[in-house]
Amino acid sequence: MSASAEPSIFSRIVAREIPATILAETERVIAIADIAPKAPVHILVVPKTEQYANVTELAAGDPGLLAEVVAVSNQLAAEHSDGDFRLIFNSGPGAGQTVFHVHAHVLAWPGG
Ligand code: DGP
Repeated sequence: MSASAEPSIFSRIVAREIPATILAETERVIAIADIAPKAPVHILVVPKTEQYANVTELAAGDPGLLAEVVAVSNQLAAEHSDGDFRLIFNSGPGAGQTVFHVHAHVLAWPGG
């Protein structure tokens, strides 16, 4: 868990405490439809642990888990679009990060 006492919104989704459209799940990663999509395909790929607040912490702490996030993102872009995708990690409030449990935004535009 992060420094905050409460589990993050994503940890609550992992625990099935709040609903989400789950698009993929592995032992260490969950992928859900973003609640406020910014593109025709907008998926969040989230490590189940909330130990890492942002991608820099994840890369330093568990590069294999970051690689899994990228691989799952690639797989989902192939399943939900034509395989091309934008992968975004907002890092810090000034960059628009609102949930401090690292997650990748997969954005894709089926048909271009
Ligand atoms: P960021 O701004 O990078 O921290 O992205 C957080 C994203 O999480 C934002 O695009 C909206 C999404 N989000 C927030 N709460 C929920 C929720 O309860 N369910 C789902 N599916 N997405 C959520």
